[in-house]
Amino acid sequence: MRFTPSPRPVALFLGLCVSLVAAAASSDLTLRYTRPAAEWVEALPVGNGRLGAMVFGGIHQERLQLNEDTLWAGGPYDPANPEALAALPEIRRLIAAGDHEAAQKLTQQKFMAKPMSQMPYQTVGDLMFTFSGGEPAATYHRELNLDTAVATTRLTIGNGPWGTVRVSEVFASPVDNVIVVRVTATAPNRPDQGRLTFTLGASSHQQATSKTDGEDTLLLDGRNGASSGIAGALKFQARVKVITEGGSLRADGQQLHVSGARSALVLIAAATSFKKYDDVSGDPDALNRATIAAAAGKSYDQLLAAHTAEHQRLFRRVSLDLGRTPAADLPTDERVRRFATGDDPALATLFFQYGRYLLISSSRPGTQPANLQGIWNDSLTPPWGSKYTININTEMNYWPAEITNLAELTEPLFGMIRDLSETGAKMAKAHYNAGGWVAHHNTDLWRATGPIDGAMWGMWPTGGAWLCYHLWEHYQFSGDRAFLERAYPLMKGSAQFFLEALVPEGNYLVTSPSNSPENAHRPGVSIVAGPAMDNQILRDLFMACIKSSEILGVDADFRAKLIATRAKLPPDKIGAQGQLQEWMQDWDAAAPEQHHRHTSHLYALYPSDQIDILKNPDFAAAARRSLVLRGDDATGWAIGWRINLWARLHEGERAMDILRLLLRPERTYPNLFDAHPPFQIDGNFGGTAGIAEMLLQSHGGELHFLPALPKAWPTGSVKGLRARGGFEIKELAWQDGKLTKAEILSTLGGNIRLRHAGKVATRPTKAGETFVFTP
Ligand code: FUC
Repeated sequence: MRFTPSPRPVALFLGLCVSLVAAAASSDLTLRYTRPAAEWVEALPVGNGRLGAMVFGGIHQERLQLNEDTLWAGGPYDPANPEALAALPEIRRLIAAGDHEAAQKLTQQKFMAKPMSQMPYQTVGDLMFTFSGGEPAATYHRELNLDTAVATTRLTIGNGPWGTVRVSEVFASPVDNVIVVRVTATAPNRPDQGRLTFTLGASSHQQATSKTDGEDTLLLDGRNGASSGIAGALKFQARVKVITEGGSLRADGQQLHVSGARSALVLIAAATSFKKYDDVSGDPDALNRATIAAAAGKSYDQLLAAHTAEHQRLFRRVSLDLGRTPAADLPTDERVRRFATGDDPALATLFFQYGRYLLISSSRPGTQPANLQGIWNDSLTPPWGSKYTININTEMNYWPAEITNLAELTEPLFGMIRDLSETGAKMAKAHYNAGGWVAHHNTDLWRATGPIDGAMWGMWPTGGAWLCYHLWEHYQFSGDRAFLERAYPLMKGSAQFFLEALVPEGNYLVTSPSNSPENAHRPGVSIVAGPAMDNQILRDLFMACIKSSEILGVDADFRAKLIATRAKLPPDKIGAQGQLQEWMQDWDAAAPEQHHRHTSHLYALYPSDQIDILKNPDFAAAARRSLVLRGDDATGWAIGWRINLWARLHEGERAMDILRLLLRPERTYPNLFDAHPPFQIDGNFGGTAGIAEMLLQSHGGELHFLPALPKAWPTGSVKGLRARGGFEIKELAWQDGKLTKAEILSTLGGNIRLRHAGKVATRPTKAGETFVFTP
């Protein structure tokens, strides 16, 4: 093994090669289709974190289904149940006495939030372009370029040399805060013919009216609806302005009519009156007017250039090459059909980069975090409310953020944790008479924190604590002390709740009531005390607080309490089947759903590093046994989790087999959205994180290169991944399954252990130093 400082001329030369390769690879970062979308899951998503559109690429009618990330049902509400606190001692007594059925029944009757459901995320509505003429398209191509973040439809109406070529380009600009559509028509051989004629109208299933405003603007004004008895409290508006080149433009009160234009630029703004979970005093009309006025002052080229530059600032930080075969030239839906049995490593690359694209498009500083569907939802009653399910799904959304170099996109998640620390403090008082804050297994725009849906699923007090792990991870990757100062009070508040709410069980302190997310230990009963996952999450939370308080030099007494309490959390246990026990008692073999989708007790293996195959091989073997017993196939997100788990066990072939389960039509729609089914975006993010985890791991104080590289990717490279301890992997390259080079930037300095293929070396680094590791 050799270490060398990075030689500059070589770096420059390599940099040049990299840009050339990047340009060549750009077309491989494209989803391509030969037909318009017939279903919503064939349409292509664009988004700027706040505004989203699904682009169908229709021939005679082009539909843009629109979203705005603060348009949810209901209004500010407090879900506390006034009967809950009085019932808590009896619920706990029943659990301690082993009568879990009765405990669950009482929880259901007295302890659940009011209402029992949270508010769903909503669609804004549709914008419909209806083009004149009814001829079929002679040529058709539709694509989403992940590198430019532009969805393009290119088609020809009319045959041969006399045809008119119509091109629509759609993007959602994070710079100008609008969705931009440009449609152009050209007839290369008959300049007089290449003209656009279409009507533009808006519709919505919301309580909304659509009308024109002046000759060039279309408005959709509405109010959100009630849900579960919580009245709607939001106004919303979409404002659409059309700017034509040539031809005419007029309004008829309902629709806009473009006639004989060479091109049309359509600017779409949307907003609601939401300002904060307890403040709905915003003025969407004023916001949209200002947004449209500013955007209309710019040319299409200016809007596009600013959009693309901002997107690429984030997107281009990571490039991945897993090899390329002719399959990469096929339409994307065809590639998904063939992936499991064919040889198409570039589809794994596309899926990986699509996950990064989706995070960039659904979660940016100042927006809401990515929900179960990111920001893309066409329904008023989406599956699971398209909310934030925080017993796995929201966390999974952010698994790729740090390692794939999109760390600032966690800001909305951290903003949500801050909100939950406020609403969750009320919940902690109301339901547990405890300090600190608590959030159960779901939350929504209004930051509701109570147990919902039913005791079987919702009685889980550890959701907020799991979210806090992301705060600590952000610090692990960045070493950003100013961030830690802001994050520490949030983690401390979560820990404070558990210091007060844990109950004794034998020599231990445990959560009660709780569950091992959504898994029953006997038919229909999930309620328990101290499931393994809770103990693992709390070990991490307490350790994060202990270390933070040391780093920040604060709270010595609190730290001492945490150290003492942490020592009383039940340790993980290995059960009779050689498995890692999901519960304190060895109930696993008798649990009704042996192939349950959740692998909650394996949290310790991933995302946590409490079980590390190199440090605790016995527990890793037990986790492996649990994973085998669970089986490989599951819902989309659950497959995503399994990829990460097998990667942590350093089993690349198994991880690859499971990626094949994810990248098949049953779990990946034609537009590469993950199928739970139905669509749920967590599987995209879990899959992206899993591919990264196969190539690079950085827990336990070392950088581990290619820990789970499968045979299917013998030669390749990845650039730009980040690692804990402040490292950026400038380049990792391998050939025939062997690492050929790793170039690493140390941003913080310090010693680092490097591992590849069983060999380890330690190296001191200086902050800002780039070095090359050659095995
Ligand atoms: C959890 C999972 C389900 C689904 C839902 C949104 O409850 O158990 O599979 O993903 O979240």
